[in-house]
Amino acid sequence: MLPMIASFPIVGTPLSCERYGSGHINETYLLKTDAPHDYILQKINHNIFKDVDGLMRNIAAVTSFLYEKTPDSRRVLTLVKTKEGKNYAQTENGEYFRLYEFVTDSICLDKVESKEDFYQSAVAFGQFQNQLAAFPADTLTETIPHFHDTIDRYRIFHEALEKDPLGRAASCQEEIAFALAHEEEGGSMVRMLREGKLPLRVTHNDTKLNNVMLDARERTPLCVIDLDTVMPGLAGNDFGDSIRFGANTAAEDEKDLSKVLFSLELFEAYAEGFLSACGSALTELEIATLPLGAKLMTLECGVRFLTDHLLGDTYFRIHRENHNLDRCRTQFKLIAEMEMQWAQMESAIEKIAAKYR
Ligand code: ADP
Ligand code: GN1
Ligand code: MG
Repeated sequence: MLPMIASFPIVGTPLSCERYGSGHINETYLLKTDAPHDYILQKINHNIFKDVDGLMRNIAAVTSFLYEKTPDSRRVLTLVKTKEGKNYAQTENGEYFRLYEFVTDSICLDKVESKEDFYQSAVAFGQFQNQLAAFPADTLTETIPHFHDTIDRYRIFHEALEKDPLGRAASCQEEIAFALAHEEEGGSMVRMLREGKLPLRVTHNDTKLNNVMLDARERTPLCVIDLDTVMPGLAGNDFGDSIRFGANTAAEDEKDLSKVLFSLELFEAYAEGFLSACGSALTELEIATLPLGAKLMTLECGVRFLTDHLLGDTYFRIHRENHNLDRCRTQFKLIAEMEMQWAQMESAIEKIAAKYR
């Protein structure tokens, strides 16, 4: 068993500690004990999160802020401090670990199983944003600078393309052309932010379905997890990233692109949940740009996967050859799908938002 477990005040005796979940960034372990009390142990990816101390300060501050409003460790992600009272443990070889209470009787979905589940995840992320509206944003460390700065993501993509260190560009010309054809539009929401047309809010920034826990029986929201990227951001990006992942009828890394379709039905279900929870707090332009948020989060993610493929898969964990290229392809296919249903997406948002103004 991993020796750093001894740094934490575990209730009961640890029985096993196995790799868990399907995140692309951190290394997650389920720590089981003989008490009715399990834990999630995570090795923090400090190649990606350079300022672990700042990152963990964010998480401690956000979770205690939420806990004050909802003092229930199933309903707020609960960090377990080390025996010395620190937010994380550091090993001799420079690795960083943190511990959370395992959210009991919960489910975490890698794929939408029903429209209702997706609706509930939208309520969870919408409420999360609403609850953090009063959080002092200026106290948050920017854990990954320019995280959803699509213009900057394109700058890095161009650099990768120029270097092409593994000679992979030749075999993904179609994807490169797609990315370039969408570059101008890709920067449009960042420009609206810079021009003061869209407001900055405290957002989650990684609103995948598997970053929310639902009650196993009721299938209603318990808590939002994976708080590494809670930072000032755009509401439309939080909405959009959920759509990117959840309104895709196939997995993010599906190889058979004929299975990758955009579900307008799931889009509407998510919009209903999200706007019911935070719609009244959003501006007209934020609401009007929700479909664009969905498209641009999908584009940005596709460009990030493509960049990582070109650079040799150093960011997103891969499990097979060309995994990041496969992921990029699903994202670009999804965009083409959205483009075909654009008018319906816009009118659905208009109709749903009218109910929650
Ligand atoms: P990553 O950044 O790598 O995605 P996450 O924090 O999302 O890491 O954790 C990976 C997975 O571990 C989640 O998708 C979820 O299945 C599980 N998980 C994380 N935290 C908890 C928790 N407190 N209780 C139960 N399961 C959890
Ligand atoms: C990563 O950590 P995880 O697997 O929830 C990534 C997101 C991407 C997502 C694509 C910190 O999320 O930005 O959208 O993969 N997180 C980080 O699946 O880069
Ligand atoms: Mg995650």
